[in-house]
Amino acid sequence: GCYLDPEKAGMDSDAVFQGMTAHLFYTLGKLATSASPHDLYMALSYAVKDRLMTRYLASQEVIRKKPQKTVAYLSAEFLIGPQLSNNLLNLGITQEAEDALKRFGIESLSTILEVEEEPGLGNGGLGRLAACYMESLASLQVPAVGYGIRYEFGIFNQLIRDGWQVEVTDKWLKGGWPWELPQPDESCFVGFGGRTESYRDDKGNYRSRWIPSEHAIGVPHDVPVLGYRVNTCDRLRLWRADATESFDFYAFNIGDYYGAVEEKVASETLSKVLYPNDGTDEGRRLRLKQQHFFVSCSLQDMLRSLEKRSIPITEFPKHWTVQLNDTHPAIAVAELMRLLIDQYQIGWEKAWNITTSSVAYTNHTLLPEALEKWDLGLFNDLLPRHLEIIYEINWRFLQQLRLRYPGDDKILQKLSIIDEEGFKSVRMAHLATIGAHHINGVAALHSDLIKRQLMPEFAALWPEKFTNVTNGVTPRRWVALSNPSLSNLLEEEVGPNWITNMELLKKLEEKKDDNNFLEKFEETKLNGKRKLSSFVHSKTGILVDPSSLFDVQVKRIHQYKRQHLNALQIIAQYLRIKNGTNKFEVPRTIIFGGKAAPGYFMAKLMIRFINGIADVVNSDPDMDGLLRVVFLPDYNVKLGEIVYPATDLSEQISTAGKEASGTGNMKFAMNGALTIGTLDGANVELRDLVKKENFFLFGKTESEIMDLKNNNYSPKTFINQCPELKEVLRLIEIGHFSNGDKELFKPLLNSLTGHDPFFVMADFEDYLNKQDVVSECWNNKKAWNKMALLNTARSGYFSSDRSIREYCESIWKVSPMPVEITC
Ligand code: DL6
Repeated sequence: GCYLDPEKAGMDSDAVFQGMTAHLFYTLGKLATSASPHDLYMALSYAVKDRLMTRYLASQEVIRKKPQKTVAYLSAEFLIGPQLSNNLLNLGITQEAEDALKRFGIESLSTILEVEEEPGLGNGGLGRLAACYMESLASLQVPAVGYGIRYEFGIFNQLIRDGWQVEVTDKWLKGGWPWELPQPDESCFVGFGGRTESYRDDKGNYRSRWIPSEHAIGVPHDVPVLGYRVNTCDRLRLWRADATESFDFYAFNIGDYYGAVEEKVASETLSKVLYPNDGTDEGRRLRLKQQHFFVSCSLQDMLRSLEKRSIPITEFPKHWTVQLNDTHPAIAVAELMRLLIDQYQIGWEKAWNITTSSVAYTNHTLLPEALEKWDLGLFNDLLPRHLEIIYEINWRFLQQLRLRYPGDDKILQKLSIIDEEGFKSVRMAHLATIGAHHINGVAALHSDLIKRQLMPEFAALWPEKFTNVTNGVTPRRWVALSNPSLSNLLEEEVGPNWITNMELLKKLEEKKDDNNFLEKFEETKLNGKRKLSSFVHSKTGILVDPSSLFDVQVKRIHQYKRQHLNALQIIAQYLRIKNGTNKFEVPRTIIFGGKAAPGYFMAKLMIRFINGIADVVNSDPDMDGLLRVVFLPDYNVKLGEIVYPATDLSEQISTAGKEASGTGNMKFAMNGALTIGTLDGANVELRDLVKKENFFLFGKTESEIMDLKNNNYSPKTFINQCPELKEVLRLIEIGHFSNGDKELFKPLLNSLTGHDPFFVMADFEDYLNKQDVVSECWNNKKAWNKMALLNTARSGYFSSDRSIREYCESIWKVSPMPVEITC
């Protein structure tokens, strides 16, 4: 049965108003007359959640009545962003909510949206991708559950103090978060540590069992994920860790009050905080515990769903397809084997068959430091039974290899799950690759490099397993929500269906020479730039001119992403203006945003460096009207929604071969920004799609970088060939951007001029020259607008709907299942 109370289900503004009034009074204990914007945000969110519930329960009923394969997307991160605006959009009641708010004296919905805290349950691209994929799954009416961790503290908030990044705890739950449904009755029990022992079962067979020394309880907190204008409402199930025994009476009785709560505190630490690392493997014990915790809860939950419906466990692969978002959940291979063998008494062969038929793995990085390895001692300590299982998986796999490569011990060592060199460790990417039926990279070049460089032997062994699914982003959040001005124009021109069929935007190509249309298109950009300008002013005090070229690099701060290359280019432009040698009078506003991992010194120094340059540039009257540099603090999803629509030039300048895909590049292009970029990640496909004349390409290719590397690359050679670069480096060296302090940026300079691991010097000159081409183009506004329009028109491929369709067809073999609401 479903709930038909108009106050809870009605979609007109009266019903929304009634729903809000009831929630203000009964749920929040507030009178409408004294409600704050936050109270109204909560009341509206609860009213919206009521409307999600009908769809959420109907979606579950459909699966219960007619079993169908469901996608389980396992990810340690889901960077879902603010929920209210997205749910209003997908329900189709944004206007109704605005009207209801007016009756509470709130003139604009944005006043209410601004108070929403966003859950920062991810570091960057990987977590945001998981969120886009959940939204597309629901919009495509595919049954799916996202499984992850309900971190109490998400990614830190970033402050900038004296130019440095300062990290502040992200207390996103402090004001209450209305979007989740705790489901304590569906909690799961997870073990850690202890030992294994062998025993003889009823049939006299020797078996192994695990006697853990600690336990935690996973309490699911479900977040409904509604599709766009459909009834499908999937579920994001985030596990919170609770103690099994919240109070130790023995300890209490012997007078140890603090000891009595110790275990509780230790268990709850499990879901306390997100590891703020992007691309480095820290090998921390708590991190492995977090991974096992959420993976075990999730697999138990899937198996239990079969039991509840009296479906034999051996039919698991018909009902669940389990996608591993990177290696963070790779322990799933061993845990599923353990549950099947130890708990359900299924034999090895059958269990292995079930596991390998249901698990698939997405690789998101080639960076060696980001490939997870766990110290064998630590692993054995925490997960002794899993290690036994991994040994068995490995032994069987190595036997297979021995047959194929007789006498070749090298290949055995190279492919083994256990790394025997130095400190022994468990290679999670190998475990995932051996246990998965498909392994995919996230852009064409990346998938190719996985096969050619990262795992050539695995690819030769199982060519059919290796595939590519280029990333995508949801056009609902990244165009419709964030860029209403462009969305209205798109709707006028191609109709409303572009939101679910981005390929329709191709029709815009017909308008590429229509001056009138190009002006309207430019106006949408100006609207975005005005909004960003006032945001910049309110956050940093810097005044920027919305008519200047907005040149933006927002992403995590990392040497391979090369924000320092951009920074060096700014210094070159500054010098040209000072010396009167600038070729183009193009006013530019260069904007950076992004967080550095707290323990990553060089990345933090890069932030300090950018701020040092910003201080000098922005306070020099010679730069007025020509150059502004902004570092926007605390870049997150909410800020992204302001930045993408306002950008003219998107900086995608990583060292070729290092960025697996990138997804910011896609968001910028959809919103009509031109890209200056290297042939890296999804830039390659972007350039092919928008066509090379609409993309500013520079830099060495991946194979040229490899050649340089293999031939004793010397950054000095490049420095000596480029007088402007020499001058830029000299200015930094003398302390021009550090108030005369010659030491501050030395580590950065030494890295660039010494080893230069990311080939910044090698690409500098080409980059600077391409920036001249950018300026020249900007001076012909009509040509620029045409190029920008073609970027929007041709970027439909990067909708996450396309990516999800590919996963469904080629990896998961699942089909959409529409949900009807019959009552
Ligand atoms: O696939 C999503 C995203 C890619 O767009 C980025 O290029 C890639 O760096 C990121 N990978 C990770 C994995 N950890 N590391 N490094 O975040 O995935």
